[in-house]
Amino acid sequence: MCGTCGCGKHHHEHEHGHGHDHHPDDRRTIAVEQDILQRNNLLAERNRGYFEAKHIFCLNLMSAPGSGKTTLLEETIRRLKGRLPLYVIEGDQQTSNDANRIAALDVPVFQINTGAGCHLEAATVHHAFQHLNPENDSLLFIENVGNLVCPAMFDLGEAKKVVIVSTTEGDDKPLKYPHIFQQADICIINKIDLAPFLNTEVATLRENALKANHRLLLFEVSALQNTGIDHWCNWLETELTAPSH
Ligand SMILES: Nc1nc2c(ncn2[C@@H]2O[C@H](COP(=O)(O)OP(=O)(O)OP(=O)(O)O)[C@@H](O)[C@H]2O)c(=O)[nH]1
Ligand SMILES: [Mg+2]
Repeated sequence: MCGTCGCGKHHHEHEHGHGHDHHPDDRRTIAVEQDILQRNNLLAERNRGYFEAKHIFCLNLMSAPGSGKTTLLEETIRRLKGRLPLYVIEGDQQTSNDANRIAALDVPVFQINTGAGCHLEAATVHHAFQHLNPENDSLLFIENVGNLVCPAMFDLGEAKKVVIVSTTEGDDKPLKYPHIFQQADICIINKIDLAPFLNTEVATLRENALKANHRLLLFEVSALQNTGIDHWCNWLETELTAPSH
């Protein structure tokens, strides 16, 4: 899955950790991987400078496939549209389905299709926002490719990383995939309406998210049933009017 970001390589290294010799090409592969990340970090800083100069509040939404990123965006847009300029960059391996859902709400959107790629990178995001040309004092959402692992490795220049985890995934996900929770500033627990029908305790999910990263700002929502969305949107508006993001 992850030829582009190198996490397949990490798995390979782990296997070799059990008493096998390293292949001579390994070091070169690691060097290339570091170059890719370093280059991405430089481009991400350039994006960040652009956002800061234009006072654009940019959020990078990351989650496993189907956790409800687009549904959350749709509800957020319904609340905030007309109050401030909104823009969306959509990342998916294939299709413009999510961009079509956002466009149906009359919000400027740019779809990136990554093909085999499992995450967005700063360079493609740069291309996307140049196309969108967002106004000053606006809110820019980036919906990353559905994946609970690789997007965490790639800085896009966003002000905040948001990890969304839904009750249908089980309450142990922050413990099993801690890196993305450690990288995030905000954690949104979605699909709380389904918790009573599942073997998932929202309180345990919350506790586990905080075990992975005690600094997380947590929201509990049902994007489908509109529960908790006001709280989330109020926070967004407050952040946008803050002197610095
Ligand atoms: N019951 C319930 N279903 C939800 C909720 N949020 C989203 N869904 C459903 O979950 C499914 C996936 O939602 P999406 O918003 O497309 O998820 P996504 O994270 O954008 O998916 P990808 O972009 O493919 O990774 C859809 O059938 C939604 O209707 C929720 O709060 N409760
Ligand atoms: Mg989506």
